[in-house]
Amino acid sequence: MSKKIVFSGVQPSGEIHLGNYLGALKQFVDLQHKKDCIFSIVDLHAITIWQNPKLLAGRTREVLAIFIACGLLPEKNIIFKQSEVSEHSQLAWFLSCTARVGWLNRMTQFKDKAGKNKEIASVGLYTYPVLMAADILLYKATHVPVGDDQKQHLELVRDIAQKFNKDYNQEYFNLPEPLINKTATRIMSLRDGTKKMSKSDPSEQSRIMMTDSNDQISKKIMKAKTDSLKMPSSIEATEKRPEIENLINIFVACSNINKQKIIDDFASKEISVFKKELINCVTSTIEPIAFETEKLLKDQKFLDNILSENAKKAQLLARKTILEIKRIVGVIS
Ligand code: AQP
Repeated sequence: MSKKIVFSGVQPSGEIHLGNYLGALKQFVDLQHKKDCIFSIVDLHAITIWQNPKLLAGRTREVLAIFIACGLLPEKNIIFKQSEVSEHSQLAWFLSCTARVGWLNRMTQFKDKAGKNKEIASVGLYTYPVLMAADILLYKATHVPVGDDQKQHLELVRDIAQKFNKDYNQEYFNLPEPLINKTATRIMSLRDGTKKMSKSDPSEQSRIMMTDSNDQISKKIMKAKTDSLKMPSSIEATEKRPEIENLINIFVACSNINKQKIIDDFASKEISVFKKELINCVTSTIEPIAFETEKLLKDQKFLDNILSENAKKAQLLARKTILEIKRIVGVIS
């Protein structure tokens, strides 16, 4: 049986939020003990939407600090910065020649992020899923832990891998499987239960940051949008109330308590009673991570050293794939 390799990336496009943690990072921490893991801070993805150059480097280090503070071990996994391994961009070009325009046209994340002004969105935002395919296929990853929002992109990665194999008449790429965290597939905005919690939402009140203080978390949860009814008594009733369902999902994911039990415990109580318990649950999840992150961020040299050492390890694997791809495609290397 082939080796199980996990790859996943996080963009330094803003401060890491609770959705990123529950949908992705928490799973990374479990996976590191079960499989060979490669985690990338995908700065080339982040710049598909303009990033302030004065903030990008700091945000990149912050993602690394949060990774470590959450429990990812830099000596056990390959944790590196995407732009430091130029083979990602190189493979993205080869795969751009395999991917079809019609496939990219169907990507809903591009439609969401470009909004009504598709014509002025960057070409990078449009071809983002091809770079994502390169990230994953460069390391022949077998499993990709992602939130529900990235499921469509991963299907595209599989389509690209399959077409490449067919075009060059060999089973070169395996087809990576998504690993979707069932309890936190999609954490939603605190201001709108139908929109996902996102780094790029203009409202800071919409998301809980992994570096927020207990006081900030408490204020955000108390102000989180809800209706004025009492807490629901069944899963069916919960599903009709997106904002309440989101808060219950956050409780489930942070506490690891079963959803039915949480619904039973708070059935017909005031929402404010539930919110107070939710605050305790979220602050006890975030406080130790925020504390450790702050400590790590004081040692920039330590963080930069991890990034450069790990980039070397990633590049050894990446170079091998690029040489193989060049040979398959017929490009002299
Ligand atoms: N709201 C979410 N709920 C669950 N999982 C989520 N993820 C992101 N938002 C949620 C998962 O976090 C990982 C890293 O995401 P990313 O850095 O690639 O960013 P993104 O998916 O584009 O979403 P963000 O964090 O809101 O950033 P912006 O605003 O820049 O787009 C992924 O595994 C993702 O599924």
